[in-house]
Amino acid sequence: AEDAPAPLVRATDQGETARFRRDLVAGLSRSPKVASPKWFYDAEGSSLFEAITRLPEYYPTRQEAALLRRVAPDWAARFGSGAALVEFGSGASEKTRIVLDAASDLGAYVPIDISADALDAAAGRIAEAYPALTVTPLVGDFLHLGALPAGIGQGRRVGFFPGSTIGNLERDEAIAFLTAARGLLGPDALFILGVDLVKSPETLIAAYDDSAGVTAAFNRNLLVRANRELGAGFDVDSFAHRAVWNATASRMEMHLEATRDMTVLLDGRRIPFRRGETIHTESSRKYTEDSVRELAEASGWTVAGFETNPDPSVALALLEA
Ligand code: AVJ
Repeated sequence: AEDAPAPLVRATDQGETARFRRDLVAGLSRSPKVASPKWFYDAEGSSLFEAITRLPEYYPTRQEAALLRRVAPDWAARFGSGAALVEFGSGASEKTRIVLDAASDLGAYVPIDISADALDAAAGRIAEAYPALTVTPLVGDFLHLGALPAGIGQGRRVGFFPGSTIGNLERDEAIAFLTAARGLLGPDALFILGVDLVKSPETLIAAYDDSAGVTAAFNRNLLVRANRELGAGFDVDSFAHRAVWNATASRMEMHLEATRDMTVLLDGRRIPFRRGETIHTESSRKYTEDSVRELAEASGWTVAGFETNPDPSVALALLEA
């Protein structure tokens, strides 16, 4: 059909697999060992993350959805008609519906995600539920944005970056991303940013080390994926899930800890592990109002709104270009 979405490049294509291999080899050659959280999100990882968002201990998704329901009517009134909502790391596009329901005269929705499978399914569901909306999914790493396709929407561009995904980024990466997004969205842009706030370590640690072990499976899935996609030789059961609050850096960290000395084959190399040594697989930064303002302003945005909810609290900021 005329308006069918452009075919997607699969996340499991050659280029993506080669990038995963290069990035993992580089990260595991460092000391301490690291891996990028973006590789969590193959089809299995995306579905494990969806399961995490429904866990009793994992408050961020639930709390942010409630907060978004409260602020969306006011904030959507500022979009104007024919605006384009551009979502970075859209995943299942669940929270998007709260914004779409509040912004009745929105013209276009552009979900961007690294997981082609999740993107494909989500874009289809949104297009079906909102027939008046032009839905243009873009597969790829939102940290390496080119330009938006020409002629998206007629009005303002509104960036949407919920879920505290920004918390995965180092400070310089976060500033580079927010600055690039401001350029991409143009002079009149708005940007809705969701962050998780600093709170008691008990609440934070429970959210990243749930009693059902879903987060542990999500973390270990990185190794499962490496075995399947890269032919790596990880003995997955010899890596323990660790969730650690790093107060100095104001971040939750996830690690995979080797429970014995071992050597792992990866891309023809032998990677040694000592018992107790970890792969640092993710950082999730926790913010304060001051640290959000500071980050936004360092990226050239103005903070036009900042809303929080009761404990366990998260925050939404409305930024203006
Ligand atoms: C999707 C990056 C926001 O950091 O809370 C959930 C990912 N990691 N449980 C987060 C995640 C462990 C999540 N983000």
